[in-house]
Amino acid sequence: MNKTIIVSNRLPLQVQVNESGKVTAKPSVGGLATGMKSVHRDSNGIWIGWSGVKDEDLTLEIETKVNQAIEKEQCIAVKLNENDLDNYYYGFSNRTLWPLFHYFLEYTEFDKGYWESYVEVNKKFAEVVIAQAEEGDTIWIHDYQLLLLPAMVKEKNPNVSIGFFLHIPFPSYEIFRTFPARKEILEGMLGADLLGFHTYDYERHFLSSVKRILSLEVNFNEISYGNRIIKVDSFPMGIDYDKFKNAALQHQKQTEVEKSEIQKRLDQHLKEEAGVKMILSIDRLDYTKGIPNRIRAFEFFLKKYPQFKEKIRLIMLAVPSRSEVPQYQLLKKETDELVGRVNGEFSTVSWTPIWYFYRTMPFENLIDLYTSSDVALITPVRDGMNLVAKEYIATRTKEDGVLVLSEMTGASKELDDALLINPYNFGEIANTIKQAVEMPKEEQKRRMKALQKRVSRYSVEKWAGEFINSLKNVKQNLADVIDA
Ligand code: ADQ
Repeated sequence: MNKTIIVSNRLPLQVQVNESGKVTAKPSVGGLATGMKSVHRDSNGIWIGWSGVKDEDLTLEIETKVNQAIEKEQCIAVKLNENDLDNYYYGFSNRTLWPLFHYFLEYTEFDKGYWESYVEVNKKFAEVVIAQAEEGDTIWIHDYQLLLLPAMVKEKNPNVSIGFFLHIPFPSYEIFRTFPARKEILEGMLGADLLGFHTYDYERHFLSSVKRILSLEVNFNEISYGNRIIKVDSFPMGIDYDKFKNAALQHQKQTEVEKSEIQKRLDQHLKEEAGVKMILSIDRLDYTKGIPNRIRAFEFFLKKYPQFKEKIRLIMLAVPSRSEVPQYQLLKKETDELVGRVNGEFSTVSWTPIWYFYRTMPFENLIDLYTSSDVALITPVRDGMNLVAKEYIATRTKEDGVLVLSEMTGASKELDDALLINPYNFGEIANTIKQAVEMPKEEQKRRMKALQKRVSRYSVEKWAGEFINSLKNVKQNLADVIDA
């Protein structure tokens, strides 16, 4: 029976080795893992990726235990050592591709060592994939860490169909052309039979680069490449809508003892500060997420509309991320300082304008925050999709709440009933915050209903299903051409 092989940098597992050498592998609960569940489990599929335990921490005994634990979850590990992680992961992936693809040219480091490691690690992945792939199998490769993998697999195994999905933006040609390895990257991606992006814009940018850099013929959304036709399409990723909706419904039924500390604090706020509006932002602490812009715009709002002092609060949750990379350390410092500045300037004895949490929060606490906030303020300067916006929508079971969303997110292309803002325009953000907190209930409901209709229909399962179906069609067309 043909199988589906999913490939991503990390396996969808939390692998832990405790001090006595006991190994556990728990499935992770992230969006990608959920979306791929039906593809992974139902089709007798396997998932290939790094386990999260580097070679230096693996004795022969531990490695055997790790492999046994992950095989139970239908997963296979690619081995990575510290040098790979420093150069391929923290280096080329996070200091070259991530900033370049998010239009941060000034942060982009072109380093020969990073590049060589990226090629080597993609080869390591290719070896494992090639060993597993059989004729007729379908392979679905994910994201920017593995851009060279499609061609490496296709070369050895022309009869498997390969899909590739990019979770981050594909930048415009004028940005992408600056990249020394631009040709190699495009050729690597073109090993796939189907290439998927979150939005039509990213798809267009990719096709434009293919045309201009490789001088290939592009016909609508198909590329002629040697004797192959490659299809390019957009597949906007969704969320596990029911999981968020049901958690929010459950949340309403909580008894006092079941409530989290955060929820108790939020309830207390409701009692003591009735009428104070809650504005929420949640993201990884990443320079693409527009965190300093958001704080500055909020500061500008408090200055421009002083009548909102003591009547509004920004709850900002930032998850620690890539703290080994210097730009992330700088961003942390800048965020700490900006929060300190705003709180220092505007706080009163009974009111703090920004509550700032720098940590990962359990799912239940995310639900506490989503359901207790009047407004979600999402201001990335670039974001492939942004799932937080969709999660906020799914938890608003009373059809209230307002989403303020940056037009630089992939999600904004689908969510035009949100209040869309330019994250660089502080005046516009300030006015939109005012519009959001003053929005009449009927308008909130009308907008939220429309947003919920969209997000509930295009769930993450649907996204995965549509990608796989499209890949099957490409495969069928390919077979027909060969037979004819
Ligand atoms: P990310 O940049 O990580 O993803 P996003 O899509 O917003 O961004 O997903 C973040 C996820 O982390 C959400 O599911 C959210 O609930 C969770 N999260 C955020 N803060 C948290 C906290 N403090 N504690 C626990 N969980 C938290 C990349 C791209 C995006 C694209 C996705 C999927 O950068 O543009 O939408 O992949 O393709």
